[in-house]
Amino acid sequence: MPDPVLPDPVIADPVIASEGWSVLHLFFKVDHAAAAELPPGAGKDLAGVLTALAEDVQLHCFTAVGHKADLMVMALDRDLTAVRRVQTAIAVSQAAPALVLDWSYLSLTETSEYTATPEQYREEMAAKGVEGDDLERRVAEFAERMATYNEHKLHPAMPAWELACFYPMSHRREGDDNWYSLDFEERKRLMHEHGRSGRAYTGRVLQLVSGSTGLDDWEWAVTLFAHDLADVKDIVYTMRYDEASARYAEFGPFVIGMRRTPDELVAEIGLVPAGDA
Ligand code: 76R
Repeated sequence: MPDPVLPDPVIADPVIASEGWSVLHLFFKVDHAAAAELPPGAGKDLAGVLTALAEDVQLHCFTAVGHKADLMVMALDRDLTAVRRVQTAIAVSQAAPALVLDWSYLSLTETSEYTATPEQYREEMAAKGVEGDDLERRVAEFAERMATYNEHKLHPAMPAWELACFYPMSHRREGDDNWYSLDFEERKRLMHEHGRSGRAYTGRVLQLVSGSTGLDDWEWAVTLFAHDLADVKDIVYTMRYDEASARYAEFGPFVIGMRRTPDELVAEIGLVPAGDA
């Protein structure tokens, strides 16, 4: 049986980065004149394609709000060809004549260069007078905690929270406000301050910050998941006061999405004509 999602029986070699998963955000607009001409069942076909894709890659589908997009799809996979398949499968679905791929963003998950290593932690604890078995136990616990943290950073299983906020950002390189000419210790201090203010949102905002230097037009993709739209506004506002953001960050466009099942999604964005439900 040919795979219904793949238009082409030729399977290309996987493209797997030595570290990190590929993250592709796709932003589609609906051409409503073309949508009116779609054959019956075209919206349903797209919903079926999205459902089938979700078996293959980690897929998050949102109805986007406002003129920037109607449909926001985020796909994560260790294989770049798998996230590319998402793009093709939507482009050849029966609803494709009414969908315009208007923007996209490619990034790669990463760990932070600013988190302490177990050796650094050992030195820090030793300097505080911790020694012997107590020191060994604390270092072992720290190493385990960091391994889990980094595993989640590199291979995130993002939960199905209701709201998404996507925006790209870069560090500023302007006159005295050049992040890349700061020394490592200063950048680390700024990132720790940033982390402290972010952790106030634990349980309310989940962040995926994936690196895109050399991959797309900005340096990071920021994807926030939340339950409450007010928390999105609050965290972004609050972080503007962190020195790392106030002095050293530039932001691209923001897109807000509401998580939907494929069936809800195609109806909400106008791809299922009345009587075709
Ligand atoms: O000390 C620490 O624990 C810091 C952990 C941490 C790092 C290294 C962290 C925590 N972030 C890190 C790195 Mn973040 N983050 C953003 C944005 O809108 C804005 O002002 C900026 C967009 C948000 C909302 C956010 C949220 N973070 C980064 C980097 C890479 C910098 C580099 O490598 O140079 C960027 C671009 C960035 C941007 N961050 C957190 C959060 C939240 C909520 C946390 C705490 C929760 C957690 O650790 O998961």
